[in-house]
Amino acid sequence: MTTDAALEAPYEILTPQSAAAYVRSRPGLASRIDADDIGSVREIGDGNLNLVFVLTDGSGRGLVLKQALPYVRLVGPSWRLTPDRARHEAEALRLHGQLAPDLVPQLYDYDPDRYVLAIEDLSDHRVWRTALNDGLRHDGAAEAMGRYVAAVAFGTSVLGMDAADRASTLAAAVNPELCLITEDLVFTEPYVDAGRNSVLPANEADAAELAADRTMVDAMGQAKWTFMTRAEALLHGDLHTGSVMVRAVDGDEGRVDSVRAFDSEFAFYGPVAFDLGALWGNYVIAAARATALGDDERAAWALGLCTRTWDAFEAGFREAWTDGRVDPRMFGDDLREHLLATWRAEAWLFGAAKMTRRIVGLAKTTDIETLPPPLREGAARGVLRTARRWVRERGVDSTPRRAEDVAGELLAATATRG
Ligand code: SR1
Ligand code: MG
Repeated sequence: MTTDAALEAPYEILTPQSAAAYVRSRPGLASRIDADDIGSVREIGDGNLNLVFVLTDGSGRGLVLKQALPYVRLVGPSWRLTPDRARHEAEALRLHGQLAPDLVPQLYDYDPDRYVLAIEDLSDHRVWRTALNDGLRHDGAAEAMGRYVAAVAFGTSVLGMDAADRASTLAAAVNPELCLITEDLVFTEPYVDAGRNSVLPANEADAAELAADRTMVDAMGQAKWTFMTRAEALLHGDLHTGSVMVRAVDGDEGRVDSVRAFDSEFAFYGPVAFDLGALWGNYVIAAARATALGDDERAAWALGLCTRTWDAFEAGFREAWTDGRVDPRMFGDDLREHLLATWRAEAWLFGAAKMTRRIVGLAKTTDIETLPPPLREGAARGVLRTARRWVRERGVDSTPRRAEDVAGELLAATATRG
């Protein structure tokens, strides 16, 4: 992997052997880790795009180095991709870190020549998706993500930021290559196959029905338009459960004492509900896994995360509104209610988009993919049917509770238990 990477990049690619020397070359990292006493370097990148190393020194201090490759790691050097995405991640981490310091990893350093971020080591945390797959709960994580989205939605928008600062932040955050991935993989390709889709043979009819569903395709057109045009706030941009780290309260895997959103390289100015929908869509996927495994109580719990995230988001947004609007002259409380109602209904739409792409398109999720095929068939079908119902019902009763009920009914009705 690293050998290929070195051949294909016009800048020096990190290796486990060169990581300590790299740290030594960055004065800003001297206080973070002892580069002369590195005990271990592990490459842990399991995402679709980057190299990630965890370094530990003799006194147990850790540091993460994340380097953007000039291509999509999941596919290989044939799919070129700007490494400048690392800058987008660095800038989002800085700004989000000011707004929600406990909810993102700390950024220690950014190297624009080699596209390397040096980040707080979160080795005492786990990726939320894998914890969910293992049947753990980490209660409190969904609420934390609601607070994170609220802080960012308010604090990077015209509501919470000086207009000139917001304009320059927005200009620097234009992220066309990463947005194009989302435009293609999330909004278009599940309906217009570009050769990257795949499903089990048993789900081929489900995928064909989805692509032929005019209501769904039209709704996804609306969602794509909103994604591409509505620059409300500096979003995370890829806020699925694999972009969240959780740490349990000592001795209690059921509760969480730290939650961090990471991997914000897809950050751009977009519609707030896109981040909310990403979370909701992935909660449905977690619930589909639980249903497939016959754990209906856990499925109900996973679906309930939609309400928990929404309620924390709404409370956080209302609080920020009261405390810190920069210009209350024209942004009155009617606007607040309008925004909340709009975002709540749009979370259904974006949630539908996000869950569908993970079933049909490139870059699937371990929640579903690690199920044995006889169980996966029903789980995949249930997620696709939920998405199609969510786009139809989003304007009726847009409470998250209703979204959960719709999903719960369909997941149960489509489950195949082998
Ligand atoms: C080609 S990149 C595929 C996916 O990986 C990232 O996590 C994003 O979700 C992107 O859509
Ligand atoms: Mg990612």
